[in-house]
Amino acid sequence: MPEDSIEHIDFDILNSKAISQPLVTNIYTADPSAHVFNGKIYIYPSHDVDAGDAFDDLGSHFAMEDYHILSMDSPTSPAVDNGVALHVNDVAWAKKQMWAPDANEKNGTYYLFFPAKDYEGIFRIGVATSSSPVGPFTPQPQAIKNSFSIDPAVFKDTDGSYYMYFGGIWGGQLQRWRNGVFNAQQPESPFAFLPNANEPALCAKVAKLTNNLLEFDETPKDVLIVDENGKPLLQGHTDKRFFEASWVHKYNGKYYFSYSTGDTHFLCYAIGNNPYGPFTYGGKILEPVVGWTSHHSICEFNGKWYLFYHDSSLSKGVTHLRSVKLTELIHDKNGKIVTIEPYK
Ligand code: FUB
Repeated sequence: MPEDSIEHIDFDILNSKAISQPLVTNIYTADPSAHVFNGKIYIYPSHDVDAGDAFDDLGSHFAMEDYHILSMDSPTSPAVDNGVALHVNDVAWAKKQMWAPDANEKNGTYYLFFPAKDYEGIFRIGVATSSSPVGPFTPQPQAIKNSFSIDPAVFKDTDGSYYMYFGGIWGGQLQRWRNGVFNAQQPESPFAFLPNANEPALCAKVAKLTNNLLEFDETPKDVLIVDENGKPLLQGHTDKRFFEASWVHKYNGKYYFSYSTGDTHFLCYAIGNNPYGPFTYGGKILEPVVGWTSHHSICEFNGKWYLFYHDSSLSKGVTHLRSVKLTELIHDKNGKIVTIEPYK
């Protein structure tokens, strides 16, 4: 739900209509990446704070400094805040803006993947490791070689391969990497280097990870989303095209690539036959929530599927003070995801 309509909202009424409530209220949390490890749910969110930075289209107001991991015994049990798992001051290459993270596990080691701006103001993606799913995490001294942009999501395929999906336009800087090098034009504009409305939309990126999950094993490739006729979505398809917040889950042998449309505030999905796509646009997962951003993950627990998402209802609409929520997600008999209305 866009900023300019917030002043008309009665939050008491809205919260009474919300299909779910914040999982924690002691801190603001956003961008939930949920996984089941050893039979428990672990949520890797951003930790929203108000650092006093003004709202702009680069997302300067998202000035997060650390990560807290949430854990739950089941989707209906209380969520536990496990405290600081990693702070920007402990990451040698990172200066600021610890945005949406993800995590995964391999051979008993937990890997936290996170974006942050380096000392040149360029978003990179780093990795930190721990023997516990809730940290504390020890960061690698450098960001992943040749990494860029934001919103890493690491999918483990059934054959044991791990793939990182990432990228985000506007403040996420994806459009500044169109020719493989960073275009450092100053002052930074979220709109420079975007394709025209009638050109193919910018794509998220995917790269297989090395066996130790610390590097890309290949040059990142485009995650192409096509329409039902096999034609790439265009940049002008703003209610469908990729903006940020990649996620992948596998259902009945198909790969579901899901993402946010950013400035039109939807979560959408597209279906493919392999981790690289192409993915055919499938529809909307979630209608707009209160707050500018929408970001999510999809995770199976005991045979049911859940959507983890966020909204700004607890902060009464403050864009950068969000709260993580969850609700059940249904795949219908044809494999389509039933669109969720966040407020009844
Ligand atoms: O939380 C900061 C940014 O807002 C994330 O990286 C985006 O996906 C959006 O949710």
